[in-house]
Amino acid sequence: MTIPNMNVIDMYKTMLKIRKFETKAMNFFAEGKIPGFVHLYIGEEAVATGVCANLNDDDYITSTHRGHGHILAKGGDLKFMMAELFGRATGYGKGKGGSMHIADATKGILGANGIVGAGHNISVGAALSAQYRGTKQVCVCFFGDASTNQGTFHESLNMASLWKLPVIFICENNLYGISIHQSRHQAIKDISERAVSYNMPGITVDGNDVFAVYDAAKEAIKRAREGNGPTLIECKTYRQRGHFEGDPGTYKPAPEQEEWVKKDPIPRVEKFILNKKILNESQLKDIQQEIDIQIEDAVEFANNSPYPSLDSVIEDVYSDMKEEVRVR
Ligand SMILES: Cc1ncc(C[n+]2csc(CCOP(=O)(O)OP(=O)(O)O)c2C)c(N)n1
Ligand SMILES: [Mg+2]
Repeated sequence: MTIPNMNVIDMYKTMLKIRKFETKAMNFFAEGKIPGFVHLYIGEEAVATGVCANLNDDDYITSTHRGHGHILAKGGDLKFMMAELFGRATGYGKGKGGSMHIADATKGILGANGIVGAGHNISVGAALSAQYRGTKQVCVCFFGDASTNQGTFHESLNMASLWKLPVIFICENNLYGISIHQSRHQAIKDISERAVSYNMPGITVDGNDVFAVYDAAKEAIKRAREGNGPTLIECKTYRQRGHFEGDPGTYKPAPEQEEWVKKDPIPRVEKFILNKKILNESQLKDIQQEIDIQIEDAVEFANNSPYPSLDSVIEDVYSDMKEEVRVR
């Protein structure tokens, strides 16, 4: 499939935005400026980017504890994200949710989630709602390899297939569930094989090749939008950092880490852009600078924002909905 040059450039920008946002977050976390847990997506940017490049604004996604990439690729705002990581009142969750609870209903982002496997069911619910309302929206469900051992994964694929729901299951197989290598937590190599049990297409792609992800997602999204049901896409990728910041990742063998750093998705796209003469070196540098400025603006916004007030400590903890709204 040929991808228009404009889309290639946009995807490059998105991947770079994710990488630079997270590199900042990594450094601020090390300096003690970010409270709570931070799980980085560094090395996996091609997955969210290639998939979300095919989505409309009103399509849905569900995310995970490793959600920054999904949210930025779906159009999440850098400033509100940075402010949330800094625990400020201007953040997506008014500074009370942190990295694992970022959502933006205006962009169809149904939320990052600290519960492994929780997004599967939510995505099926969103897809059922779209089917019922006849809107032609789809829902993309992002999840990790280890979450496919959860009951929710199997329940969700079963129901989605039976009811031909417009959901696309994107497995980010980064080889580890915390410190446990995939070969020690499941007896199969290709997670896409699990699609067979649910009579849906299952494909494995190179998750560090943004174009391969883009092509596979495009076809699956079209299939879902046309009412032909779900697809499971397994993207083989690798997290270059530890499970969370603070985890030294000593369980990852050095040669494995080195091999995957060589397959880093971002230099691969830069090489493609230069080889195909889509842009030259200086134009690539301009893009890098443009994104650096966006990130600096987000940091400034976060730094200049207040912490939530003590008075607001129990606001938004429970629903404030009135009884009559709730029962409707
Ligand atoms: C229901 C549940 N069980 C266990 C955990 C603890 N936990 C957090 S992340 C994680 C591993 C997830 O691995 P994977 O699904 O492969 O995602 P990755 O972190 O590799 O992106 C576990 C077990 C949790 N958060 N929720
Ligand atoms: Mg994993």
